Amino acid sequence: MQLYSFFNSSTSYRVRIALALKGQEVEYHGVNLRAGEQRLAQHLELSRIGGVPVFVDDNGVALTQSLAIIDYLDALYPQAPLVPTEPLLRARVLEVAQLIACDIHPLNNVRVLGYLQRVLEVGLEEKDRWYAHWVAEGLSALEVLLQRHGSGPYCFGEQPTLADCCLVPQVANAERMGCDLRAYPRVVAVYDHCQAQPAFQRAAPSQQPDFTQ
Ligand SMILES: N[C@@H](CCC(=O)N[C@@H](CS)C(=O)NCC(=O)O)C(=O)O
Repeated sequence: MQLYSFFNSSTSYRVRIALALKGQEVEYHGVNLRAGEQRLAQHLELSRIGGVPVFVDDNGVALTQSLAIIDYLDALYPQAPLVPTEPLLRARVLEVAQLIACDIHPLNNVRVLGYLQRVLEVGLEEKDRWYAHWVAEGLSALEVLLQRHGSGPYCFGEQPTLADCCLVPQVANAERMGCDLRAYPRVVAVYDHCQAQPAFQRAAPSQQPDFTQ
């Protein structure tokens, strides 16, 4: 199995966590988003929209979209499921995952921030305000969801799920960008718990072969 990833990419980080939780090794290909390698012709053959992660299975089948990749891994390696089968818990896990993957991440993606700066000529300070604004809105909503429906130490109980695979990279990004996280105690508690677990540690940006400061 192969993974096209960038150490700092939160969507790649989601898949790396899932792989580590499933105990699966992959051949790692770094795609340098800072250098624009996601837009090179050879990468566009794998991901038409020009992004990471791209997962390639043992039969050479390539898949994009982190949530689809994790769902595939969950089907291939069903022990310790990341997407529960009980209907309401399943919906809650997907609710958190999609809040992060659909409502928070796309607004702050590399190509969106690049468009703001290059095409709309938004300054660095305003771009950072944009980033912080959407992170704050999203994490506030996540905090409410977890306060109302979650239970520790993970998002939903004693076992990690897809929700944790999405939460950790999003919070790591917010932390790296200097966002104030004090208003989200439950989110931070889950984050801290996950960060202490070996599988989450193996998936961290600093542990990847393409890691640079
Ligand atoms: N919805 C996709 C998003 C993938 C994505 O856009 N990843 C970012 C990195 S976190 C990326 O490759 N961005 C490159 C760009 O915007 O140019 C997923 O969940 O896999």
